[in-house]
Amino acid sequence: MTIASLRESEAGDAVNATQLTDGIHLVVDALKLNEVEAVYGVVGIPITDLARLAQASGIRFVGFRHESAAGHAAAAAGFLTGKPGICLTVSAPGFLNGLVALANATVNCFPMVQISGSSERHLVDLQRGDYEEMDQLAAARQFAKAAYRVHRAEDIGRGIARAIRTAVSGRPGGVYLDIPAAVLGEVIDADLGAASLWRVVDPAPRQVPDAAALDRAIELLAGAQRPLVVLGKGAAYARADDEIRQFVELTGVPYLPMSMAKGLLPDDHPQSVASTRSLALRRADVVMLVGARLNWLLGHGDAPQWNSGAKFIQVDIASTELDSNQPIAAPLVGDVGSVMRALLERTKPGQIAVPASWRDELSARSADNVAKMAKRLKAAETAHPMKFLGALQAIRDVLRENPRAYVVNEGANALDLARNTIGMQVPRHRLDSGTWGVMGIGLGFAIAAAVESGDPVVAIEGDSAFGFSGMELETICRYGLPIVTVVLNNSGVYRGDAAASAAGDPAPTALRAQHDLMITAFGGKGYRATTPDEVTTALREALALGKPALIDCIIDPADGTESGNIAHLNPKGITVKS
Ligand code: ADP
Ligand code: TPW
Repeated sequence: MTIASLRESEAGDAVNATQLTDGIHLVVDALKLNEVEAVYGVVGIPITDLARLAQASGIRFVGFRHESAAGHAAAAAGFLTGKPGICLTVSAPGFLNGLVALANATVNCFPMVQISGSSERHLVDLQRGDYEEMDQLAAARQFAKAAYRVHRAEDIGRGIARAIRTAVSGRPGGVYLDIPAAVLGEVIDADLGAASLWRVVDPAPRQVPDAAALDRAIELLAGAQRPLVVLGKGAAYARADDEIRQFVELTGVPYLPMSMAKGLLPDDHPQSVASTRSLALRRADVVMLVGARLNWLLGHGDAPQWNSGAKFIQVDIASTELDSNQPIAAPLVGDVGSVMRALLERTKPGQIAVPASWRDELSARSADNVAKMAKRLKAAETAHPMKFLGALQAIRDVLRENPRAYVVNEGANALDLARNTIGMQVPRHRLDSGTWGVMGIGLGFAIAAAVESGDPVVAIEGDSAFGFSGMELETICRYGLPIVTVVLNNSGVYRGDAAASAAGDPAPTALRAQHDLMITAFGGKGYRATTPDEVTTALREALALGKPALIDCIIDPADGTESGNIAHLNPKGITVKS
């Protein structure tokens, strides 16, 4: 029986179908067929039964307090597993809350699918005022890599397949899939339903540039006096760790890891120029970007931050990324794994060699910078009240004892200083505010890392940053996840020493909270640390327990720079700071 004839008979006599299914079952069956193991979301009309059924079918459903955090979790799951993370939201407001994360996933090139229930089309489209009325598809379109809507239960399998393929193929991103309540409730013949589902085959196929493109890049590198490789989070996402390491080590080219590419090669690798970043950018004459965009995080490739004569090689899956900021002399459009493998195959032994003068120039500057930093770290060790760097050194040392632990990081100073202080040894173990510099990813990312890996997670949070997803502490405790949230609490956005207004209101940047008390309300363990030693003891104990914990680190309110290291982006105007 075809679906059309089933409908006809439905319209006439009662259907003589012994086996029926519905939209809700079909969504779950399609997800399972595509090996989805976890769904992150918040329930309500019309998706509560969908969450229940997903859980009953063996999919792990993680129920959040806010869709934004659930969405961030799905995005992080996508980055960590290479399969789209799934976020489930209710209509209109729930959908919009999740949309921030979908947009952030798209901007960061993380694969994610937001599946949202939606209200009755015939009411929404005539704007008759339905419960949670909104044209979600139209709203999602501009913030997502793609947006689709399913109108018939028989198309659910197609919709999910299309969403999964779109999320992971080419440049990964966030895909929106709208499933109206009526479709979730639609009943169809079970055999027809089963036949309408399929498993996506090879959703992110390998892509290799041709020999001429490879040779062009190799020759450029071979002729360089001061070559540099920049590794971005696209390189980490590509899971080509061995190929990248081999290429970097075989050629001896110095490399700079962007923040989420840290650990792709261990941060103490002798070819890392993380400690001499500005010199490396300013002087490099041939730069090979691997899964990294020349966006604001790299000063758009502009002089004087960069050498104005620098030539760029760019390895990227998205051809339209190339030439977006600087001329790309040697484009290598393809997936990082295939490109690096092909480069390794075609580079002749000794063809790319790094002049000793360049290595020496970098290591001399690096020694200077490391010495300067060592001085700052030493001073912070004993400073009281505790400084960011005092707490961060303690965290760094405990993390060295736990190299498998994931690190999540957001804030301004909390982000900049932790990124520079805490080395990563393992790929894809650092998750942070990313391309947008967004606050609110913290606990969602941490939950995804714990759920997807089962390994411990340390979320290093500015006190303002923490507040954006702080209620997810309850989620962490409810699911008993091995996450230690470390709040670097300097009582403010950026810093906590601004005076109150003349009328007695707190300054716009002021905050006040004792965060360790929060987690105890949910059954987790709270610690308060006022010295680096107390941070060490608390973090060691919390990681050993493997249970939800929060350490409120009391930091000097006068420590911290407004806007961290991107203060230059603040508009100047004529206002004078009080
Ligand atoms: P970062 O912020 O670390 O510099 P970006 O997010 O700016 O990194 O850049 C990531 C780049 O990686 C994007 O341009 C994206 O198209 C690209 N990318 C993502 N996955 C792959 C892949 N598998 N192969 C090649 N390029 C990829
Ligand atoms: C969604 C603006 C950037 S950084 C930051 C805010 C509010 C918090 C900085 O204070 P914090 O860290 O976390 O206490 P620290 O170490 O400097 O004291 N809303 C969103 N995203 C961004 N980026 C902001 C606001 C912002």
